[in-house]
Amino acid sequence: MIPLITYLFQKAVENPLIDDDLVLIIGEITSATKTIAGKVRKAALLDILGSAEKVNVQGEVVQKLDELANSIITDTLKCTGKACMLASEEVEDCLILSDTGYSIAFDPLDGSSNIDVNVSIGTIFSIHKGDIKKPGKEQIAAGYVIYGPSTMLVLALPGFVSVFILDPESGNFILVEDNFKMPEKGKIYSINEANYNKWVDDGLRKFIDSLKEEKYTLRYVGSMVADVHRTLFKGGIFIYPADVKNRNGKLRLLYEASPMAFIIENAGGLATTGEKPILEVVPEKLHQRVPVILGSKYEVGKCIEYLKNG
Ligand code: AHM
Ligand code: MG
Repeated sequence: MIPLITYLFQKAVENPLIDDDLVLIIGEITSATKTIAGKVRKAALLDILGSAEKVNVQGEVVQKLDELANSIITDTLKCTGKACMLASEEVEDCLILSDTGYSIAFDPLDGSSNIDVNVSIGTIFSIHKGDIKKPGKEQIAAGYVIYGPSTMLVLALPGFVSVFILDPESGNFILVEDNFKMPEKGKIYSINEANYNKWVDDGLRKFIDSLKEEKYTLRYVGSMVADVHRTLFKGGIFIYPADVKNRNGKLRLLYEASPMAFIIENAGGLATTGEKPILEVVPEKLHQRVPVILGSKYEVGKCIEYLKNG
């Protein structure tokens, strides 16, 4: 039974990138997610379901729980004294706290449309040293917490991915998988297929048609955390492509695409925009969007071939 913080200090012995400040930041983010998990579980009783009757910088309806999760994480990270910049899906501008330290980009509660119907949602985070607007390959750590039947943390540090389950009795995230590797091939694809006629790439339509011929099955929750989590454990492919309405897809680079790409690639999978690896994309804007294609090497490789051939 190895708790998260003990595990991080063990890893720090052989990895100089894992310094005390980073352990503190990861410890505090994950501790904020325990508070969020408690609120998510009791949301209907606390009267915190439903919309906050505002739209965020992305033009999306903000849920009460989005706002609450955002302030829980922001307040927790401010208190560490080690965070220099915070960027949240729910806030238009980057919050500058100091000149040096770690910058953290986060989606406090991803999958908002699923909150009211008790379907898995999650928190995603990405950690850089210094400036926040750096390509994903320079992340020091990235992770997500999924609020499902159990609360799980999937954490990637350069070179490895580890998985933890929140033990409700001790309140600790306990290690369940060290150096996790995802399947090289799967049987599931995950995409909002209702947009089939709106996708900009014919190659993508042909790729999805080919998966059907090969008897793949479709699973789509509509919570990125849940769809990526299943893809990571079962293999296959998750796609949020460009469409005629959203020319860069829907998902945001800094706190959705980039951390998930870092996790998937450190677990042995691939993540691409269709044109280049997601981890190579240099951010231009805080809330910029990118097409996302990620998952097992086999399916992502095939998808790239189809996109090239149109
Ligand atoms: P959110 O961050 O506002 O919750 O939006 C992102 C979510 C992702 O979790 C999910 O992959 C996607 O939106 C689903 O979009 P769609 O309903 O268009 O399929
Ligand atoms: Mg989101």
